Amino acid sequence: MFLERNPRFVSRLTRDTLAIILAGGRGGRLANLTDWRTKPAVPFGGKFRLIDFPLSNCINSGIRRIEVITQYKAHSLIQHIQRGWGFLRGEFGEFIEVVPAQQRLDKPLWFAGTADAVHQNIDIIQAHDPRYVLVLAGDHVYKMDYGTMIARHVESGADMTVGCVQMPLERARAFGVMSVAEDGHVRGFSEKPDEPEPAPGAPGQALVSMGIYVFDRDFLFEKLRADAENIDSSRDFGRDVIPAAIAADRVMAYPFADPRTGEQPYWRDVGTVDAFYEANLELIGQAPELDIYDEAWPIWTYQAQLPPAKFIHDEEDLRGVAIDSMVSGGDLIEGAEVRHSLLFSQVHVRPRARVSDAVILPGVVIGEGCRIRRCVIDEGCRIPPGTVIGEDSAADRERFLVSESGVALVTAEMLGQAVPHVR
Ligand code: ADQ
Ligand code: ADP
Repeated sequence: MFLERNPRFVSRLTRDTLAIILAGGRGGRLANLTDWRTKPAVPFGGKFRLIDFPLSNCINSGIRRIEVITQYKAHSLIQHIQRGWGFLRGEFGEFIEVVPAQQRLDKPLWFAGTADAVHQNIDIIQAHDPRYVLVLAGDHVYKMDYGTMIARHVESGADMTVGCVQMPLERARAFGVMSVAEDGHVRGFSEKPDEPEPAPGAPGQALVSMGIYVFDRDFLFEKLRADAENIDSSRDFGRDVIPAAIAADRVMAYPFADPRTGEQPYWRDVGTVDAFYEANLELIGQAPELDIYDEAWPIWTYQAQLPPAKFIHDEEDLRGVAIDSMVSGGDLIEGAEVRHSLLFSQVHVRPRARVSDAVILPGVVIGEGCRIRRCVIDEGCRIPPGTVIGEDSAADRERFLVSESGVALVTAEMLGQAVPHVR
């Protein structure tokens, strides 16, 4: 507890750490939002993509050696990283490398599970010779100092440390659920159980894995090799590697907490259309739990240089307004009213349109006189004049995808339009 607050101790550890961001997953529960892009490339918060959160956390934590492992539809992800994340200095040993799925081992297979994705790149890890390996998911929204977690890992003498958060039991089924002894030892781990075990002293809550792990390098190699020899393994950290390790090794839990208040900070897996919609709209509130204006922990990203957002009267002198909303560069609101919505960049709202409670991704055009509410509109859609979305759920269901809680997801393909070139 003492050493993790010592900046020199922590910075020595972060410099000796290689981060591996697993960014290959499809994220099928995001439905058509991941038809053409991997989940870590999904836009978030008006100007970011999900991958910007773990990448920014690494940079802000002093981890400057980062491998991003890709697999599923990685084009827009690779482009985003190349354009926006090239500022590290190779000559100082800093880098962000994007590793394509490339059958590096002697077998003609793509990656099976997350452990296999790391195993296939073991030679790259070896070449960088880090003492610690931090494995991260590419698709969670949170601000976290990984240095504290690595320091706790080292101080506790663990072989592996698993980041965890508390989560209501009914939602815990989608995660790896852990049971932990008082000293922090992980005693049990079950991946996506039907009946999650409640956390001691927290009724209604389970302790779930954030899918982020710190390993001692040699321990990681040993476990990956053993897992690869097990023909019954699905080659996944959550399903195979962790359950095998807790029996024999020292696996510790690291509860994600604010060092000052002890409270659990914001952490989201925006894994479904509903979660994506809510997490984006929450940012509009007066004091959202996730502060993207925090200068002490900036979220870096790439965005094209765009002109400022503009609000103008139309020809009939109707005002263009946005109330309780966030708008972005290149937006144009022309004689239209936007309420309680989040507009990404280059969105054009045409005269007499009304938009409310909506998340509008980049490059969308909303035609004249449209009434649009409670929906997510994917990149580049051109909504024809007079379209109504979010008023009649039966009608919405015929054309769009409507989520469990009634949010319509609209994509270019559903409108019969070409998918924009880069997603
Ligand atoms: P899941 O959320 O189901 O569970 P998973 O599909 O294993 O996560 O993906 C984890 C990360 O790895 C994601 O960022 C994904 O994009 C990426 N990924 C998946 N397959 C990949 C591959 N073959 N190559 C490269 N990247 C890949 C995990 C844990 C749970 C934990 C949750 C927390 O298994 O125990 O609770 O994360 O969200
Ligand atoms: P299929 O022949 O698989 O039914 P398509 O003709 O639509 O489908 O696409 C062929 C391949 O090209 C698919 O594997 C798909 O991944 C890719 N593809 C098509 N359109 C796009 C696009 N707009 N963006 C990215 N990949 C695309």
